[in-house]
Amino acid sequence: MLDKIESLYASFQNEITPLDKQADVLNLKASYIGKKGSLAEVLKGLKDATPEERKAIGPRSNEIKKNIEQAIVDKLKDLEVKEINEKLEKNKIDISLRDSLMENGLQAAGTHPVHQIQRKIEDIFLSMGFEVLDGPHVEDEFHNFEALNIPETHPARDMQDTFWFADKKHLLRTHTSTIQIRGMEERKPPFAFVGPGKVFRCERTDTTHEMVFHQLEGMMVGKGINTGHLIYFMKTLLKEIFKKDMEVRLRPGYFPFVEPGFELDIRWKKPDPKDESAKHSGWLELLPCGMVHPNVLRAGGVDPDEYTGFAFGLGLDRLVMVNYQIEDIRHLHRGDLRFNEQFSFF
Ligand code: FA5
Repeated sequence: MLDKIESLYASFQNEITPLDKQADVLNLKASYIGKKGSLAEVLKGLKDATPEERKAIGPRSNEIKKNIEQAIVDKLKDLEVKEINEKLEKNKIDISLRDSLMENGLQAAGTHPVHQIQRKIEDIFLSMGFEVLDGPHVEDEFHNFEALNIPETHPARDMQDTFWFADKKHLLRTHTSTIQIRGMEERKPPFAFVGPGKVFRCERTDTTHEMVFHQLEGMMVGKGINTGHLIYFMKTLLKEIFKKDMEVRLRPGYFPFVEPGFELDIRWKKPDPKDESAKHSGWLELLPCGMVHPNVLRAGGVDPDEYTGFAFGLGLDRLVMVNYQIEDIRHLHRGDLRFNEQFSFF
């Protein structure tokens, strides 16, 4: 009987070695040490064995059972590691690929200057305790207009030409101010956040106007927030971006969702594409802002008798134009590699 057990163990060892599927290993385990496995079958004869034989068979069969269990665990682990390695091999990222692409005159992918500046501004505001929020591109009329104090009959709806969906209730958001409402709905004051993203306007393009462009909304709400706070944050923002004091002017601006409202313009030197040395000095409308209108606070679930706030909406594409002295906004999203390759991506 002892011989039978030993030969059973030997054949188990032969059988397990070539297996390469976890399911086969588990079947093998059942066929040897399962309830109806061959070891149990052999041990049925134990009742007919002499006491001496039992003394030898008992401990050895236990030992063999333990060895088989351990061999199964080890095998399953090996197969798992092998599977992981195969997956890694298959999905391997070749980090030397970028260099070889460059050597062959091909351009590796990178971050667009608009997104570079977006991330830079997010970092500036994160360091000042603001959150960064997101919002949907497809919006409803409430979040894009009504909640922002622009009812259906309000002439301000014409200020932003809108891409409407056929149901006339949904639209492609015309500004990131929608994030003000969504942000307020989800939190209790005091709070401060920025919300960057794409916006869409059905308007004729020119050197400073695109149909799809990027804005970054900002909002701070709390007790006693006033215009002084607004100006402080706007100045800090521009100083951090340009790393120097920029010449700016603040003039009254009308937006139904702020009162008072301002337009912050920045002085820039617009290059002349026909004459590289010529730079036309002028003002670029960059950063509309103001104190949040009480109706807007109310629409977002904030009590205007208790809290006040400021908001701003920065044009990111225009900021890139000022930063890199780009004379036509349409270069930015045309996908012309000769243009894109001029920016340091890494
Ligand atoms: C707005 O969209 C307001 N929601 C901004 C705001 C937020 C005001 C909070 C007050 C408080 P406006 O339409 O002016 O405002 O656009 C904001 C900025 O986006 C502009 O200053 C400009 O930098 C940029 N911008 C506007 N239209 C275009 C366009 N067609 N192409 C490129 N940039 C544009």
